[in-house]
This record gives sequence, C-alpha cells and structure tokens, in this order.
Amino acid sequence: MTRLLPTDINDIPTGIEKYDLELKRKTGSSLKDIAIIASGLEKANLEEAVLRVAVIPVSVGLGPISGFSAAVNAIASHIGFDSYVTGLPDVGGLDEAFRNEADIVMMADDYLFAAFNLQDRQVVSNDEATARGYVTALSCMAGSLCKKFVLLTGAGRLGILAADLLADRQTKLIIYDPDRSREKELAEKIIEKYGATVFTGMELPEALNRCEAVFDASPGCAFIKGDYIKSGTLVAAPGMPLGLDAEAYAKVAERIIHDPLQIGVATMLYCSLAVHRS
Ligand code: 2YC
Repeated sequence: MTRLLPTDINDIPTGIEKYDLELKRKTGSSLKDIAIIASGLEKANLEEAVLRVAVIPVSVGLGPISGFSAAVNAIASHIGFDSYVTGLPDVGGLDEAFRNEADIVMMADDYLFAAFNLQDRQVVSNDEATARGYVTALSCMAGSLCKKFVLLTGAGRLGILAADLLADRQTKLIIYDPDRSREKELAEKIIEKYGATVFTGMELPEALNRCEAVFDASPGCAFIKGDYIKSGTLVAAPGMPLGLDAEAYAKVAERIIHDPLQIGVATMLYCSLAVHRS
C-alpha cells in the first residue's frame, strides 16, 4: 500500500454515512457486516460490551499524516466501537491507552498499520484485513465467486494475500503482474496449495476481456484503461491510487468497491476479536 495523502482521507469522517449507504447498495451488506463476515464472526456472539479502541498517532519516519488518526477513529466509531484518538503520539499515546483501559490499540508507522487486541494479544495488519475485507465485499457483490474468472493485478504483499483467499473460493484466477517472474511464482504457489486453475502470461487487454471481476492489488495508477474493461466487470480496488483510469471507472462506477481505508480498518477491528470467539 502506498502512503496516503491528506486529500485521500480528509473527508472520511464527514462522508462515512454516505459511503456506507453506497457500499450497502453495491454489495447488499453494510461496512460492519462485511467486516464481521470477513473475520469469520458471522455466527459469533458479539452482543457484548462496546469495546474501547485507542487510535495512536505515530510520529516516527515520515511522521503523522494529517487526518489519518481522525479517519481511522471515525470508521471505528461508525461501526459501533467506543473509539478515540490519544492526546499524545507514540509511547505517550500507548501509556494513555493502557491507563484508559483500551481493549484495542491501532497505530501505523511508515511500514506497518496494525490493530492490537490487548485482551488476548491478537494482532492484525492492515494488509491481511484489507485482503479479507475486499475479497468478502467482492464476493457479496458477485453473489458468489465460485467458478468465476477473476483477474488479480499485482503479485505483491496484498496480491499474495488476496490470491489465497480468491483461490479458496474456487475462483478461476488470472494473475497479472508486469514482473512476470513474480506473477509465475505466485501462480505456482496457488496451484500447489489449491490445485486451482490459474492463468498467467496474458497481456492486460486480453486478461480484462476474459475476466468477470478484477481485484486490483497493484500500486499502479490509471493503468486499467476504459477501452479494455468490459462495462459489466465487477471491481475490487483497495487503497490508493486507483488502478482504473477515469474512463474505466465511469464504465464500472456502479460495480466498483474502492476506498482508501474504510474496509481495511473495519475488518482489522473484527479480525482482532476473531481469536476470542471463533
Ligand atoms: O498519522 C500517522 O500516525 C502516520 N504515522 C500514519 C502513516 C501511515 C502510512 N501508511 C499508509 O499511508 C498506508 C495506509 C493505507 C495503511 C498502510 N499503508
């Protein structure tokens, strides 16, 4: 995932209600429902006390991103957690979280964004939660991904996690990465683990023509062109920047799930509870 910009996230707190309505319209499920399904907690008893989340700004490296903690906090609050941003960053924030009896702590440096469940020492990274949340959302939007041709773009950290979850749903995977050795390596891993059907070696236009859905796990910007994507294609496009160009986005506007943080953050929180109630 690339480093977010303030302009990517500044309107999350004021836009979260509208965002959730749009997500429900497209997938049939709310943000909270998608996070619960993605975490495998559909049948768990979650009617316990409201859990307290402390979001801690982190100043190391490139430093805080204006609006980042506020956005994470707004998402956590929206799905029903008792969430707040600590007054101090870094160690001071962690000290405050413990003294305030936080149940879950969320913080991000330039390399890792994670949720730490202080009750049972469960940790969840944004990458794994984003992969789970977005595959779940795509599956809700598609009804089922079984036997469907799904194009996965990007064989990096997020793509590797998503490939596993997509193969586990018996999708017919097409894997595309400009680095063909990385593409092949991931395909071989999936074939070995699932005995699945995995297609590689395609050029992007052909892959877009063959697939029914796209999971864009690449850091690329606007490389999926309007000319090549079929208007009925379902698209899951986690994070920034968006891999579709403006024309492609317009063609699939009603069938694309794309956000900078919402699904990943909501899924991190429920995944951090999963060990407790599985
Ligand atoms: O504001 C802060 O506390 C900063 N330390 C946060 C830095 C987050 C850097 N990571 C990213 O922008 C992206 C996010 C989508 C999560 C993972 N990478």
